[in-house]
Amino acid sequence: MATLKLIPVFLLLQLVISVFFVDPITAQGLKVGFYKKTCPSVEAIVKKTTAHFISRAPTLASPLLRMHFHDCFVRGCDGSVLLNSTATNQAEKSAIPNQSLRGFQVVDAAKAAVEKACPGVVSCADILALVARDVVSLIEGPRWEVPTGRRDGRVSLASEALTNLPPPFFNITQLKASFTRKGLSVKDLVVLSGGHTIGNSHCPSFTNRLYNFTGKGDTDTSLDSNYIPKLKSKCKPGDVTTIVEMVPGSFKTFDADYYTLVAKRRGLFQSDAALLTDSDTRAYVKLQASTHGSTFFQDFGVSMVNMGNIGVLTGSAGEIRKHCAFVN
Ligand code: HEM
Ligand SMILES: *[C@@H]1O[C@H](CO)[C@@H](O)[C@H](O)[C@H]1NC(C)=O
Ligand SMILES: *[C@@H]1O[C@H](CO)[C@@H](O)[C@H](O)[C@H]1NC(C)=O
Ligand SMILES: *[C@@H]1O[C@H](CO)[C@@H](O)[C@H](O)[C@H]1NC(C)=O
Ligand SMILES: CC(=O)N[C@H]1CO[C@H](CO)[C@@H](O)[C@@H]1O
Repeated sequence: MATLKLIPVFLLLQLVISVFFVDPITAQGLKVGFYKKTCPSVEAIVKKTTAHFISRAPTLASPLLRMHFHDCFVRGCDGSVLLNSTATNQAEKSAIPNQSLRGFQVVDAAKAAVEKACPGVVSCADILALVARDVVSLIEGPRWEVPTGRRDGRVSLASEALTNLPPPFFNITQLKASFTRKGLSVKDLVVLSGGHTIGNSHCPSFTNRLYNFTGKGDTDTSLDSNYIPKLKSKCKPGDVTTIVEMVPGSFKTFDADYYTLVAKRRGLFQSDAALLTDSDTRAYVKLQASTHGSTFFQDFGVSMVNMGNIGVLTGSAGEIRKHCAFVN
């Protein structure tokens, strides 16, 4: 009884607190320049470390961008994707969609450099968000301000990666549902899919479209029939190791070529082709394809910030990990 009576008082107090203490420049508790006083050099350190790696290995840019996406879609952007499995726990890293993630050494190196300057202050989740921004801008893509203040989670489960990450076989209805579940819009879906303008895919992510699509030895009719022999020559049935550039010849530069390719019905995944099956996403693909990405760079920064807000831990939730692969 006593606790029941306390509830309205508690709610009122919360309301008063939120009315008077909401900071106008915070989005869901994150804000640009969160570490201004506690670690003023963090963004410069992360950028320098990232640039050091990318100048030697530009192909690391794409898996690092993807890593932030995988972090955010599973338990929110809490660095859970960075945790290693233990004797008793299969972490997200060991789930099938994560098997092709690379570049953990870049995040670990950035974290080590940041720890030297300001020990115990900056989360691994924030470092990953900054690295993802920096890799894109380092390969001629847009640069956006990254709100920070995320804290690190303590849980990472392989099973959750499987249920939260959209597979390449999803149709438009399933993709929209997956993004809506994370609080993202249809525009975010079509804009963030543009991340596929860089990087590679393993054959099994799309070979169903080339061989036996519906169990009748057929191909996916939504894929340009002139493109099929090219893809077949790269991926024989059953090949699980070969990698193929998602946008041929463009892995080193972040640009709007993805949309040109998708508009020509040459998007690699069913999920890429699916963007042509909804009038809003199709209109966006066609616009960017015909204008060499008139608004894509601007849109990408906005949608990356939206994605970076998913399920973040702030305040005293979670922890600031000492090493990104291990909970404290
Ligand atoms: C819309 C739903 C999405 C699906 C179904 C999807 C699916 C995939 C798949 C299957 C691969 C290839 C994995 C492999 O076989 O090695 C891949 C690669 C990639 N994805 Fe996505 N993805 C989606 C959204 C995103 C988003 C939101 C981003 C980031 C903004 C992103 C960035 C990337 C990048 C950069 C790569 C290349 C990775 C590399 O080169 O190693 N994807 N994606
Ligand atoms: C985490 O596990 C990977 C293998 O999955 C290993 O290569 C790496 O060294 C481990 N990280 C650390 C910091 O021990
Ligand atoms: C998408 O896939 C789901 C599940 O297989 C199916 O129920 C739905 O009809 C499909 N929608 C479209 C637009 O193809
Ligand atoms: C194609 O798929 C069907 C149904 O799953 C299967 O019976 C058939 O053996 C497959 N054909 C080939 C060539 O793999
Ligand atoms: C990066 C990473 O941890 N990859 C792992 C993905 O899962 C396979 C199989 O479980 C592991 O062998 C990889 O090390």
